[in-house]
Amino acid sequence: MVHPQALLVTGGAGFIGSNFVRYVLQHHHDVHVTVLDALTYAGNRDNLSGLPDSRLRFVHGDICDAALLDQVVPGQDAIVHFAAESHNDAGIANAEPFMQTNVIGTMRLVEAAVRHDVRFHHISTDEVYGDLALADTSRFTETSPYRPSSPYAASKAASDHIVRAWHRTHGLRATISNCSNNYGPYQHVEKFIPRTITNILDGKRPKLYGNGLNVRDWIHVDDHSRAVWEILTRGRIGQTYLVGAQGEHSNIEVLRLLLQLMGQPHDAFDWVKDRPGHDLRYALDASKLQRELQWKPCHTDFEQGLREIVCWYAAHESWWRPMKDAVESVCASRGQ
Ligand code: NAD
Ligand code: TDX
Repeated sequence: MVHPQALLVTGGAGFIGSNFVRYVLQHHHDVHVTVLDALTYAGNRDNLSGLPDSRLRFVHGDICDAALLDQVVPGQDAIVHFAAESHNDAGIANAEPFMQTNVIGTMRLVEAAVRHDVRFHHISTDEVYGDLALADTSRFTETSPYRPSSPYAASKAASDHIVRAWHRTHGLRATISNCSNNYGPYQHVEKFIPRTITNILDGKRPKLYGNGLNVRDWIHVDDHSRAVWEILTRGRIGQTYLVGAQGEHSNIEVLRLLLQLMGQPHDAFDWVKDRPGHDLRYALDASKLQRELQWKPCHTDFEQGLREIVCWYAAHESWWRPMKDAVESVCASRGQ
């Protein structure tokens, strides 16, 4: 598409959405961004602090609200849809908000995008493909079958199907990206890397689920943001692109690396109850994105990336402190 000048970013006050908004405003000086965010427990206005008011408008509202969408969507060149319930453990405890936001909310948005003929990019996850065996060396591709294992993954799989159906049936000008596990600044402390770092900063022992051998494929959030921009502006309509940086590490490796970087003994952690249905291994093949759009990850040194994130959380205690106790008490009530 021609370079969009007016961009609607849903979920732009969350972790990846706010990093994407910062990326766009810093790198593309002619773009105006409207963030639509319901400010759930995971959304935070402060995630957007310091960005230029002249090119950023914040709308507090729900993507399920069709009347609100009819006010916000007209005049936009594109919608980038990040808004979601994103935490697997929360979806296991109560799937209701996941179905509401991730499924119904996505349907409301694509309907609005069709009504007002606006280009749509959908942000999704590798979890829609289920998991791979630990001994398996293959990786997911764009043609891997959908086999979601968790309530969260099932809701994201449904949202992907909705986007494809509205593309085919209603002519929605859509692309989809499925990305692997992100790390970076402003990630909620319920997630593995920030939870571990803030526990260690607090003098508490971090927690490892199950046997710790589960593998995640880590990517820095800035590499994800750049991939989304390339797909939005140069991707082929109707296509799906996988976004991953060949960053496979087992959870115990990540935990031990963080303990070492933070000057702790290698065994200064607790083994806790496993997650029900815990996916074993995620691994993505991003060669389509690399081949078609010449995208390559910049943050290829994971240890250096983690070192920077440790420094970020150490320097931003006032950002994470207000959410820390609530997260730890929910985890404790699950035995995690
Ligand atoms: P997050 O939980 O940090 O942020 C989600 C944001 O969406 C919050 O600001 C929240 O207030 C907002 N939101 C939730 N429900 C809403 C609603 N009904 N209406 C409007 N806003 C609402 O999530 P994240 O980790 O930044 O993930 C963003 C997107 O990226 C999600 O779609 C997720 O599935 C996808 N994704 C995440 C990862 C990851 O590693 N975190 C990896 C791949 C894909
Ligand atoms: O304290 C912990 N200890 C632990 O061992 C936590 C919080 C997690 N874990 C494990 C569970 C997972 O194997 O670490 C791994 C990562 O856990 P999460 O950070 O909860 O992420 P995950 O479930 O892999 O999902 C993430 O990546 C894909 C995002 O939350 C999703 O939104 C995204 O789609």
